[in-house]
Amino acid sequence: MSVSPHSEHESAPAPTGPVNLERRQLMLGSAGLLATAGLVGFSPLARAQGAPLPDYVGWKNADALIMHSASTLETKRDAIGRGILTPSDQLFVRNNLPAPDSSIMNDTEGWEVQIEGVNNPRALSLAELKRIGVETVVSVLQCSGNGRAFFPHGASGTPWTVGAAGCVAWTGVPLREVVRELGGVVDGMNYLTGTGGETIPAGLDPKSVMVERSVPLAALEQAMLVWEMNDAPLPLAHGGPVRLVIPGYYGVNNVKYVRRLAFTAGQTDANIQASGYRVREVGVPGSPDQPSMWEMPVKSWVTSPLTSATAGRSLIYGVAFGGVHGLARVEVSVDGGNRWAEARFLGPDLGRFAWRPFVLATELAPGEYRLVSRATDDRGQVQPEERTDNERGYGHNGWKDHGVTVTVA
Ligand SMILES: Nc1nc2c(c(=O)[nH]1)N[C@H]1C(S)=C(S)[C@@H](COP(=O)(O)O)O[C@H]1N2
Ligand SMILES: [Mo]
Repeated sequence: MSVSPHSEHESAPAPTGPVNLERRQLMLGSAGLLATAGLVGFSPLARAQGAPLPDYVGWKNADALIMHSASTLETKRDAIGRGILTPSDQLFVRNNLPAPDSSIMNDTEGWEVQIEGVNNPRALSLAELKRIGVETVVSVLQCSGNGRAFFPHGASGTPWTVGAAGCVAWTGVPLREVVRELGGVVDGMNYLTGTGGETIPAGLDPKSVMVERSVPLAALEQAMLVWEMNDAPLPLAHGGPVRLVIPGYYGVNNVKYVRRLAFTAGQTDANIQASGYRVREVGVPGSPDQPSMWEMPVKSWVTSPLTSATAGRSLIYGVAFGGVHGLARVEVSVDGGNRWAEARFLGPDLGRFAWRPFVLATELAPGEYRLVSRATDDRGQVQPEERTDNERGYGHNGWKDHGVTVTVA
């Protein structure tokens, strides 16, 4: 768990032995800090895999998830299959801080979001938000570190492969309608800053651990304050009672249990924004002048088959999305990218922020195959072949690393 002021809100791999444990303690700077903050049981210092799911995610389908730590659950690659929407009990979970106490779900209608940087700033309860307007938007939720496991330099943070991503139907009020209700955004504001409702552990500098993210004001076009996920009340694990959702933007910008939403001139100076989630070369520390993890680029991966298949006619499945843009096409190669065939989208188009399952029917003779997929968005941006190496292993959308080797017999 990244509770150290020196960390960047991306937890390191769960330790596998005494050597790693020592290394991990060194990286944390002070394991005693965790103890002081009462977070020992929450940290990845405890071995996660095989342990029962923690209470706040006890309702999840453990068989569909890889538990990296109590705060980092990944959807297994084969669980996604042909999914148009990711079932809530299979969706990944990622918490930078312990989730708030479940008692915050006792009075969801009374949960208040403080809106600032508008001409008539005030707190709005969920009950009031629900009277302003409602919309349902389908969007991909993807952690910035999804695909980190494929970086060869051993980027620190959770070693996600493909499953720190899912496609969710969110229901809530478009933020621009809330803003209109409150007299519009104050002149000169450039960012939309959301603050999470976690309690900051005693003894820690709030700025070092709080989840407070700023995104460019342009995101007001699609930003939502949501209270439902996949047609059910938003569970605590995914940010209930109310969550900020910025369709097309990386996971971290989708602030859970949002308690304050401010239009601001500059970006927040919280670590998670100032130095965390910044793309830079390997070995370079994070700083505000580097690109922030905001808009997601085009990406796809194969979901089936993953290891073996029966010779003859085969259906190759996967998912593809364009981030902030819609999708134009997705191609599949069974020979590691030498020859490509256009796959067919499966099911309805749920809008530009949603992913689309795809399928390619092909004949496979016995042998070994390298299956890869390559998506193109509606602006003509093609998923690149290679990853762009960077210190924290962010934003991997290279198609080559995401391939799978399948034995056909
Ligand atoms: N308040 C709050 N919001 C948060 C986080 C958090 O720790 N606290 N984690 C962020 C990160 S890094 C990701 S990837 C997504 C994960 O969303 P999920 O847990 O609903 O899958 O939530 C984001 N919003
Ligand atoms: Mo994330």
